[in-house]
Amino acid sequence: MQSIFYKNNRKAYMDKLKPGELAIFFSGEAIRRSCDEYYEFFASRNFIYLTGVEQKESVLVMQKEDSGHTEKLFILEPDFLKERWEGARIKADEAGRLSGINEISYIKEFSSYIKEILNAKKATSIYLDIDRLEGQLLKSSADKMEEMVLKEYPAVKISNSMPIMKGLRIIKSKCEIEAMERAQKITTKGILAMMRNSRPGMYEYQYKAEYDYVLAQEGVLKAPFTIISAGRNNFCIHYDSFMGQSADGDMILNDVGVRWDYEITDVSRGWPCNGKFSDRQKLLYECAYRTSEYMFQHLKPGIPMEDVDATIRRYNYEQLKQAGVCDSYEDIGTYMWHGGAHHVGFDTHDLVDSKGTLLTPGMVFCVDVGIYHEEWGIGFRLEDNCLVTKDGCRNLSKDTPRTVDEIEGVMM
Ligand SMILES: [Mn+2]
Repeated sequence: MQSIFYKNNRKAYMDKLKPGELAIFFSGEAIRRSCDEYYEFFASRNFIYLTGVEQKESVLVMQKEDSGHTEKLFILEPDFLKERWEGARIKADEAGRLSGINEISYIKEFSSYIKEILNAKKATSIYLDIDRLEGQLLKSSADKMEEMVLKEYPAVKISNSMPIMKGLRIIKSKCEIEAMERAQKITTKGILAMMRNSRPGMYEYQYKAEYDYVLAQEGVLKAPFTIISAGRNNFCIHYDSFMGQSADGDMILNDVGVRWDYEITDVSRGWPCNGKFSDRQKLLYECAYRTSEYMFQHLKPGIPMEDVDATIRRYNYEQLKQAGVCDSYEDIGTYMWHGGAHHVGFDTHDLVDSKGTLLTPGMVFCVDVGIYHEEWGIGFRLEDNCLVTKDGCRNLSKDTPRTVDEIEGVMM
């Protein structure tokens, strides 16, 4: 993304604040795994959305003024010896170029900078990026900042940035859609490689190797997540072992993505490992396909997001009923195990809480129809990424084979 994207995001965020209010966003810290090893650093997506700088221990501080706002980015200072081991840190000029922020300082100055503002009573309200999961043990940088302010500056009001950030991130800019389209092309290539090389006896890790090879050739070194399973392993929704082996007649399930310029795709396909759908596989697959097709014809601005999931469930039930699989809507949970729609963007499950939102042009979410028939040993999902347009919607992943004929065609 160009720096103008991040600049516009900061402006849109600050437009929601009142003069004098301060906003602080932390990139986060690397988490220690064991001994002197650390988990790979993954910056806060809100921080990235506002800066484009993927660097640990960095902080964005913005303050609203009567007109406009100030912005200052604190980054890790250069450290010759550490960089020799860990790789280059983003330097001040590069951070400025990436983010479009003019004022860049080093992180060691951050604490005194904030205290100076608070001591001088120049800010009576602070917005922090607080995103706590219930039962979470690790404290984030925002949690620690909140504790400090509550203790040392009890008169200062603390608010959470998350509602504002969700409101911004839910609508994708043109450059975000372009990045997603690029990511979709690579996703399709990766899934095609798995389909074309599929054969009975193939291990899940071999499917994964096909997928990862295509991504690496395209400069995508790590998929955001990868689920590939065969046969009965398809009955674990977030399966991640890759050690299973396909047997003749098994379905392969994939639920994979690509991250390009921070934008994620989330696409699932199911196919018979031997390249030919059995009657039962075809029967169930076509229920999911008709449901998905119905959704892409029907989705348009103004529809409540909650209805998307409910409609997928209801319509898919009707298909399964006609197929003689399920007699009563009460029993649909036997075959449909998960929700059918979630937003995608900088995160795979971009905005978990989308209650009360109406479909609006620029939104991107999954249309995910999963059918799990344990008795028949058939489980798969058909998941596509839907972009809401001015008068309808567009299936961003339509080029990944979807119909029985298309899938059998590429596997011949
Ligand atoms: Mn998915």
